[in-house]
Amino acid sequence: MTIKPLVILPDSQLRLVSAPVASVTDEIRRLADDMLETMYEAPGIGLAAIQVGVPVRLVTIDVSREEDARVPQVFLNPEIVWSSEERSKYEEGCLSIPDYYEEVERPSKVKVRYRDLAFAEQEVDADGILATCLQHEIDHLNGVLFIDHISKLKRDRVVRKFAKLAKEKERG
Ligand code: GNR
Ligand code: NI
Repeated sequence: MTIKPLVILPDSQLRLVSAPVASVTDEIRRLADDMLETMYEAPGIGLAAIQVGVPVRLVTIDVSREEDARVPQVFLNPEIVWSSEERSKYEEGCLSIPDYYEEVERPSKVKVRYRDLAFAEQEVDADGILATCLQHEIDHLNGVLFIDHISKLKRDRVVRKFAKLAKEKERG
């Protein structure tokens, strides 16, 4: 397993629409392993493949609490097939927008259809942090970031800050 470098705002790769996974190959299994290792190392509770520079519809999630009882989950081609009218607010962060947190309102519950690593179709009814995380990750597959759900004023401010940081890093 390999820890992969994270794609950081304002990298335009984050705006790509990722392609469906057509079948489970060794390459897909390796990518899922590398993403889990990268996610645990960060640490984060979720990761979309585009965050390691691969534009395919693969998401890893672990919303378990303790480090010694990991519950790694892999979602291929996840789609929201139902979402609740009820909304919840969560303070969200993103490994591609380090150290920035803001409240986002989303449906409290979702039903997600996806394929597992056997390429078998599955459905999960999610609420709480899993519902939020699945929606955050599925957004990534469509080139959408959590800052797209906050005010334009706040979004413009954080995008400018990260653009400036990238420029400074480039100059050294
Ligand atoms: O680690 C993460 N934490 C988090 C907290 C609240 C809502 C969503 C997330 S996902 C984030 C990791 C990440 O950037 N996934 O794309
Ligand atoms: Ni994210």
